[in-house]
Amino acid sequence: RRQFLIFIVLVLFFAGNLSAQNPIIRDQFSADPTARVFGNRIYLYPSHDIIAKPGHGRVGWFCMEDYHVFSSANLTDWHDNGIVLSQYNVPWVDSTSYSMWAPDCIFRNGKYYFYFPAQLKPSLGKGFGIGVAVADKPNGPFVPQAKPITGVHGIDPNVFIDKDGQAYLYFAQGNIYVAKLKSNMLELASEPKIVQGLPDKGLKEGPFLFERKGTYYLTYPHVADKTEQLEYAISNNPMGPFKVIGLLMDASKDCWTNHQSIIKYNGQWYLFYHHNDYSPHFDKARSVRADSLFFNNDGTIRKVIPTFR
Ligand code: FUB
Repeated sequence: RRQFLIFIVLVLFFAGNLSAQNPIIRDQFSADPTARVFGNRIYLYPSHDIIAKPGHGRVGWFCMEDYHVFSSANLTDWHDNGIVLSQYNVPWVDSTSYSMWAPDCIFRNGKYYFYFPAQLKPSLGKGFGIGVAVADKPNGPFVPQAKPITGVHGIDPNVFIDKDGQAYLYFAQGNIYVAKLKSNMLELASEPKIVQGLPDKGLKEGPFLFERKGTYYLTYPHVADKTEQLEYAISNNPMGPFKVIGLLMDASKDCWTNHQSIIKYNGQWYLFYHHNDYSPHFDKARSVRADSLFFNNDGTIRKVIPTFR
């Protein structure tokens, strides 16, 4: 009877703990993962790192020209749906910039809205804009809008739709910004404002907001020292002010960036993030990982210890 109980405990432990399978995308580099649950599958919207060559991106820097979407029903077998959007098909993107950085995707009114940052064509301005591409299915193909969202300059878009139907766009430009979106999901309904309550010092980027039991959790990578650690802050309002609670994941000394999203799937919470598992000497070629995430009874999140293989 004791052995049977131990067996049951072990089965439950391993069923609830995703381990021994990182990185989860193994046939290409992938980074900045936004995971979403649509229907009964997990969809993964990462950046797609490639290696720059002379005349093909900036050597020694991030290089991304398209997006793939992956999906899975078990977090182990990932189906690559192929290229769903490319820089060469977006009218406002500078296709010499290879800057299709961290994306997000959200469902509303029968459509899937894919948000992505990229560098503007020089004729349209400088720096990064954030665009929207729309599809009938979560795996695309996504049709880009002709212009980026007016009034937004930055990277790392994240969209959250609250219970009352109000949608919010979060993005980064040194700090983290928030603005309301109109119900068409394509235009701002308010001016972007810096999110209040986050650390004053150190780069903050990669916002990902989710709600649990009436609390809004804003998660973000933060350069508190040399490389990015994952932190979170909470509020009772999606626009803040927020209160920093603590660490989701320690900084790594090997990979300067990290970037996260959090989902609940079949009753278990998961953290998606990245590391340079397949490129130990060059941290701009990254790989997506996932690990189980647990809440304490008081609503705080237990720090996630990364697993690898
Ligand atoms: O992937 C390019 C940039 O690196 C992202 O936009 C940041 O969040 C960081 O992961």
